[in-house]
Amino acid sequence: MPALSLANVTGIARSLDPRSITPSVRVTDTPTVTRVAVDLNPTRNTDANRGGRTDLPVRPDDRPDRSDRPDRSDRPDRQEPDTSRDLGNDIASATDVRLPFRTQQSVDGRNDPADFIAFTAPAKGDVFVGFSARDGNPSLTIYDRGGGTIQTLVTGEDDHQSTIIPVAPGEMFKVGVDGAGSQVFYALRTHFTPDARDTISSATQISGRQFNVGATVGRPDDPADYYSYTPTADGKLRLRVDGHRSDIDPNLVVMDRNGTVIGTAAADDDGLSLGIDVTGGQTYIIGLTSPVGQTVAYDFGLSYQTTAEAARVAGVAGIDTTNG
Ligand SMILES: [Ca+2]
Ligand SMILES: [Ca+2]
Ligand SMILES: [Ca+2]
Repeated sequence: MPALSLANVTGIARSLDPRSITPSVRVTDTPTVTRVAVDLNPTRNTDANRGGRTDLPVRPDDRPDRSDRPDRSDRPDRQEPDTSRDLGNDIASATDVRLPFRTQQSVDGRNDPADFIAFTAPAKGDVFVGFSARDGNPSLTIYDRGGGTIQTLVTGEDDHQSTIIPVAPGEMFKVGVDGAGSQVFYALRTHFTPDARDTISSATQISGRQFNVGATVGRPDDPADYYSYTPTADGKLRLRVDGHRSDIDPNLVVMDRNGTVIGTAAADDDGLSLGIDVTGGQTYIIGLTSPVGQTVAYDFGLSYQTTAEAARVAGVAGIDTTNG
């Protein structure tokens, strides 16, 4: 095995992400172990055209927030517009971007009447688009490849809007922001989420103490979204499902890996929640389907707490947590 040197670690980092301009690499030698930390994208979010990779596992900071809980960091700052270069002024000159992509920009109604981006869906799944503005009533329109309008979002002052649109592999979209003739500062955030698998046996594995996703279900090619979760110890799963900016919630069912139903929550107009006592090491399947026979957008959140943690929080176990 060749010796681990800074030079070949940098080479490894470049080969992992050839689009990365200059990966930052730290090599720390200790008597027993060599630690290597590679930041594949040390300057992400500072360039209009480099939003990060789309083919890595979803990182926590790439996951969609609950649509009805606006992300303050998205809000445009009147003092600091245009953190990146201008985006194309019309649909024909849309700036190509990769997802995830986020930017803060302005349009002025004169030399910079509008901003357009174009992106291609990497796989079957959903694209989240979040939009907020500080001035006027700018609109954001999502167009299909042929220039047809898919959806338009209009913000009032200091208002946050978002949508989730289902996408097919290789499908191209354009998004345009128009200030309606006024100077407008706005923030735009968009990212891609792969579709959760359509069958119980192929369910998309999720893990961790918290999981949140915004997605759609119900298209003919997307009859269900199945997630699988295997808790590490006995505990409680709490599930929350809500229509994304909609009164229509998907149906929620929890099963064991053989498909035996453990719990359900029927469609409601106020969001669904379900608490399930779980056994460590057992796999649980969480299924979401459309209640209306057509596409619905939803926000799904899961949290997991072990029985031991719950007891500690409740003070039942009498364990003093104040010192650590
Ligand atoms: Ca522009
Ligand atoms: Ca889906
Ligand atoms: Ca699916």
